[in-house]
Amino acid sequence: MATRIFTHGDGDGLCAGALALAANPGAEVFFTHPFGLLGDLGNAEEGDFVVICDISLPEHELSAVLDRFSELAEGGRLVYIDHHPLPEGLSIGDIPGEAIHDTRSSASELAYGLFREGLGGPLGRVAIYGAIADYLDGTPMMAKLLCDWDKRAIYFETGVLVQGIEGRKRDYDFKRSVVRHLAANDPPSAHPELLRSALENAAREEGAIRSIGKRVRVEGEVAYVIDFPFSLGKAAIYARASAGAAVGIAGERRKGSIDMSLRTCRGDIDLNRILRRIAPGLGGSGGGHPSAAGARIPEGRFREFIEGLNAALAGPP
Ligand SMILES: [Mn+2]
Repeated sequence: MATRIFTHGDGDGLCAGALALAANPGAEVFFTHPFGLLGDLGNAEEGDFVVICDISLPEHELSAVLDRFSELAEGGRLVYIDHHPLPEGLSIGDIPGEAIHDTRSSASELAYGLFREGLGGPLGRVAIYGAIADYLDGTPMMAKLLCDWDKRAIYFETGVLVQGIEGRKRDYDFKRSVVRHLAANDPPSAHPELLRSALENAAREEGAIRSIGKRVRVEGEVAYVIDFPFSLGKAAIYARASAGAAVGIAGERRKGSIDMSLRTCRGDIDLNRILRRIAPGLGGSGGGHPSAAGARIPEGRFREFIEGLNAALAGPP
C-alpha cells in the first residue's frame, strides 16, 4: 500500500505535507489546488493511503471529486485535511473517508493533530510555521506548541519559508525538496536555495511596497491593482494599505479572466461569503477565508464586480 500525499503549494500546504511525510516516510508528494484536484487524484491508485491537505473542495465538480474520494476510501484509506469553508450545503459527514476539517485552524495544525504520534521527533515547529504562514497561529494548540520554542526564531524561520517560496508557484521539484527538508525537521534557513530565494523576494517586496501607491485605483471602499508584477496576495495587502481602503484587490489578466486575491483587515467583512454570493452571477467563482480570499471573474465584467463588491460592503452584513 503506497502512501500518496496531495497538498497545496503554499506555506501551510508545504508544512502540512511535510508532517504527513514525516509520519509516512517514503510517501510520494504531489502539489495540487482546487481546480486540479480531480485530475491530480488520477495519480492515486486503489489500495493507496491517500492524504489530501489544504485543498478546498471545488464547487464546480464537487460530486465527481466526492465520487473519487469514495473510490479511494473503499479500496484503501483516504484522509482529507482542510480548513477552508466547505461548499454550501455540504457537511463534514458527506465527505467519504476520514475528514478532518476546522476553519479555525491551519491545515498544518490539523495534520499535526492527526500524525503527532507517528512523528518521532519534535516537529511541532513545522506545524507552527504552517499556521503562521496562514495567519492562524492564535489557536490554543499553537500557543501550547510555541511554549517549546522561541517565538522570534520561529518567526524568522517562517519568514524564510514564506518569502522563499514566493514566485515559485509551479516549481514542484524545488517545493518537494522543501517538504523533505521540513519533514526531516531541518529549519528553512538551512535550505540554501530557499534562503537565497527568500532574500531575493524580500528585496523585490521592498520595491513593490515603494511603487504600488502609483498604480492603485480606488472605487468606493475598494482599492485595486491589475497586472502589478508581484504576489497577488501581498499586492492586495499593500494596495489596501496604501489607499486606506476597506478591501484590497490585486488581479492579473489571464485567458480572458481576471484572477485575483482580496484582503481585508475589517473583522465585520466576510470576503468568502460575499464572493460566493456575487461571483457566480458574473460568470466567475470565488471564495476562501473571511479576510483573505480569491476570485476569478471574466475580464469584461470586472467593473460590475467592483460595483457588486461595494454594494455588498455597504449593504446588510
Ligand atoms: Mn491553508
